[in-house]
Order: sequence, then structure tokens, then C-alpha cells
Amino acid sequence: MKRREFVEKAGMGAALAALATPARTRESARAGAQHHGPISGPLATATVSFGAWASGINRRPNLGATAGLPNNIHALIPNEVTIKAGGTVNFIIAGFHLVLVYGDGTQPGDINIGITVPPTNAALPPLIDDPTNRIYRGIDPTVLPFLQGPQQQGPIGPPLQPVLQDRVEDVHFPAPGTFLVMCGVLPHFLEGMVGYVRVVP
Ligand SMILES: [Cu+2]
Repeated sequence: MKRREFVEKAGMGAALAALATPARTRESARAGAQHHGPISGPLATATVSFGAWASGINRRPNLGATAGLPNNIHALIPNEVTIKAGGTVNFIIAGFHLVLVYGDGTQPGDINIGITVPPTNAALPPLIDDPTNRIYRGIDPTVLPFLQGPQQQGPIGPPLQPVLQDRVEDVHFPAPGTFLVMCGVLPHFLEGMVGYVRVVP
């Protein structure tokens, strides 16, 4: 390696190290604040179906929809779960949904649906972006590739791509309270796609 090249690389390494140190400190401070020790038992975790594929549809080959059938159940099942502080909720997301979690006591009527972000794919609906008391904002589903049935506007995304919108997002709840969980896809929220996580001490 030439000396100049080495000096440049070493300089970049030092700069990266300097950047990394405060990030590590922040991360460990946050981890310390949320540390509850080992947590077990039936209230340590809960699983919520966040949307569900309807019985009777045929998704082969990796389609998101079947013509003429209700394809996706826009609901959180169970609608309310209880865990203890420091536990997690595993949201199993089936299809095109956005997980949003709002702080203790937030009600659906508190959400400002006038604040939205446009979808990355213009064929899709807008996403709610109200930051007030928002404690978790999930993956933007409008950037995930998927195929739609021929009766719709598809294919969207690379051909022969699996339906990557189906996924799990695992969320930690360090503090007690009753937390609103909702779909951030605007028409889904307006349909009432909301649920609750009750966190006990
Ligand atoms: Cu949804």
C-alpha cells in the first residue's frame, strides 16, 4: 500500500472511530435505561396478527390478491394483549400494513390524520405521519416489493420477487401503560384497524 493511500485510510479509520464512540455511548445508555433483567412467564411476550390473509384465496405464485375475493383482514388479532413492562409484542404483519405505536393513553381520535407522507410507490395510499406521542414507527411498506394479481395494477416491484411485505416486527415495551397500536396506512386506519397493548408493572 502506498504511504499516501495508507494515511488516507488510517485517517478515515480514525474518523469512523470518533463517530462510533458517541453512538456506542448513546446506545448503551439507552439499553441501561430499558434494562429489566431476564423476563419470562406468560406475560413476557404476546403475538398479534397485524392483518391476516383470508381463507379461500390462492396466492400462488406469490400474489398479494385474488380477484373478486376479500383478500386481507384489516384487523389486529387479538385486538388487545397484556404483557408486563420490559416485555415484547411480536407483530406478525400479513400484507400491506404499517405498524404505528403511540404512548400511554393515546386514543384513535387523538391522531392527526392530516399529517401524512406520500407513498414511495405512487399507486399506493398515503401513510399517517403524526409524530405526537409516537413511540414506534415500523417499516414503510410502500418500499417493499410485491406482486399484485393481474386484475390490479401489478406487477409492482421486480418480477418473481416473493411477497416481502409479510414480515415480523418485534417491539419492546419498557414502561407500564395502555398503548395504541394502529395501521398507518390511511384508509386502513379510517376503517378502524387499531388495537391496544396493555403493559402492567
Ligand atoms: Cu393496514
